[in-house]
Amino acid sequence: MDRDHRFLDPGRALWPGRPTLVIVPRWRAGLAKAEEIGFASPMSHARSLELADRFEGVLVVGDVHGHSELLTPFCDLALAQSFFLLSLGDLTDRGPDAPGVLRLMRRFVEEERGLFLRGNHDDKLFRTLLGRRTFIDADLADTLDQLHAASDGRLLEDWFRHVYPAMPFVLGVGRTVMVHGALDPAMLPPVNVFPKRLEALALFGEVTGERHADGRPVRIYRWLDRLPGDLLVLAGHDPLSDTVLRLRTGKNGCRLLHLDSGAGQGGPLSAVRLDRLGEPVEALQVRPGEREPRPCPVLPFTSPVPAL
Ligand SMILES: [Mn+2]
Repeated sequence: MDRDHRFLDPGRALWPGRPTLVIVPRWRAGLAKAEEIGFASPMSHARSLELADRFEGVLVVGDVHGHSELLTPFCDLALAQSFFLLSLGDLTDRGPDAPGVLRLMRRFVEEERGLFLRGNHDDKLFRTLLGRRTFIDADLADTLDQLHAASDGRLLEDWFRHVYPAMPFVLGVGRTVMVHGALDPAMLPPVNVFPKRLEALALFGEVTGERHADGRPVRIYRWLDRLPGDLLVLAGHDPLSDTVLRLRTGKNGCRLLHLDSGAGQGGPLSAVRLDRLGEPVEALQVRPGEREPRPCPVLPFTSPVPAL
């Protein structure tokens, strides 16, 4: 049996407490047809963004992690100045208002003003909402509680379950490429479908299997050395930036801007504005307690001194 065709649907249980195994069409299990949710281009792992004429450029936002109060100023900016809004994924978990973040993204996606890339937290939320067995840690439990408590929580869950499979892992604009975790040359547009191994790379980044003393996985960036030198990569997932954005350069000259500045850990939310050709124009942040994006510096990445 192909496991992709099956999932446990507690909502269709024959009697309470006994989930029924049901067979669902493949598009419902993970591969929605793009036209069903209003997109012109077919669902793909990676694609180039075709920017409608009405947009001045793209506002690429790092890991939001449930902080709608930090995302709202960027949404306002995108609306006021006609930027397409692109989230690098990890919309929920750790913050106080997952429903608010989903509400904002829903508006942008439905009005074809924005998209989000798949992040590992989004992927886990999706699998959980499908009824698949996942490990529900304290962060995800909190997200599910927030959705449960929201009057439109059920609607937002349905929307997310429906739209997530149509969201790409990788999006390119000119020579700038966006991903949540990590990239491989085999994931760059015009490639549009790639294998499971590379899905995991996009969601989780490159890991060694080891863990830091505090339990965080050890993440490495050898993948950057394999990419063409003229690319700029915008990635989230690893909160290596703070009030300064960190730019890493690979062996061939390929640059990686770490756009996760730790909004999920009390840090600011960061964004980069791209022009219509994908060239970076400015880096911006919304800091906790503030309501306006402010310009923020970009400095070379320097390895932190290991704690002894
Ligand atoms: Mn992540």
